[in-house]
Amino acid sequence: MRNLAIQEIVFSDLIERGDKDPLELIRLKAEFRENGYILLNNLFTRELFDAITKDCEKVFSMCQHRNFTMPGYLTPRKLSVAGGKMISEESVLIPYIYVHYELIAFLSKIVGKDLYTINHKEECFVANYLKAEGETHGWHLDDPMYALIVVLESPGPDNGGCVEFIQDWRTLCRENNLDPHADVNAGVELAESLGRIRSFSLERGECYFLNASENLHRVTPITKKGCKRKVLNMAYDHRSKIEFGQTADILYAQEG
Ligand SMILES: O=C(O)CCC(=O)C(=O)O
Ligand SMILES: [Fe+2]
Repeated sequence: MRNLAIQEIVFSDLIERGDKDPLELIRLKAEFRENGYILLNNLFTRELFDAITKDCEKVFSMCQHRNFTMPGYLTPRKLSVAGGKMISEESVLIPYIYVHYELIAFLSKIVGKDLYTINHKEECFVANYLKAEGETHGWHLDDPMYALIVVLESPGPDNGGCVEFIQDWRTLCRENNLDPHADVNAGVELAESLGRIRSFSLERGECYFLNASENLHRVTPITKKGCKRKVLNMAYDHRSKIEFGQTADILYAQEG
């Protein structure tokens, strides 16, 4: 991308909403507090969204395939991925958007706390690509507290690739003597029996903002041949120091 285009992004309005509609902001804030996530249908301008899609073509073409069970969580990772290191090398736009003042200010207002970018070279922003039947991003928590997920390609509403999540996972585990990292499969079964698993699917162009550290989440397997799901995940936190586990490096560090 040319420098001029970058300057346009840095100095222009990045997002469609935010301070422009204070009532909308109040609604989003309340919804986030109550549900642990919000859908953001038109977060970026159409022009910027198209530019992101174009800019990320190379990143998605270079994603590395994974097919393993994540240690600890014991849940599947069957998808292709790119971590922050590779995205920083191959995308011009994403690092700029990630640190853009307007985006961080908007998300901080939703959370009600000042947010920071994440000082982890793989987990700051990642790309996740499900491209075949059965591919899935299994149940987990993120180390950073907040995740902004941008959907660049969607499998459509009835073809798998939905987000499922269990709100207040850590509390549910505490109340049932489960370890939030080691007893995931038992906890998911319990949550299912209690009707506590919620799910939503997203179309291309939509985003969601999730408290990804307190709400267990996954992306369900793609169920139809030819359907694909591409997302970017940008991570933020109100804590200036975070304890990182090994899972992001296990999933995202590049091989070879
Ligand atoms: O693909 C999604 O919607 C969620 C991604 C996710 O959970 C992650 O990258 O940690
Ligand atoms: Fe996640």
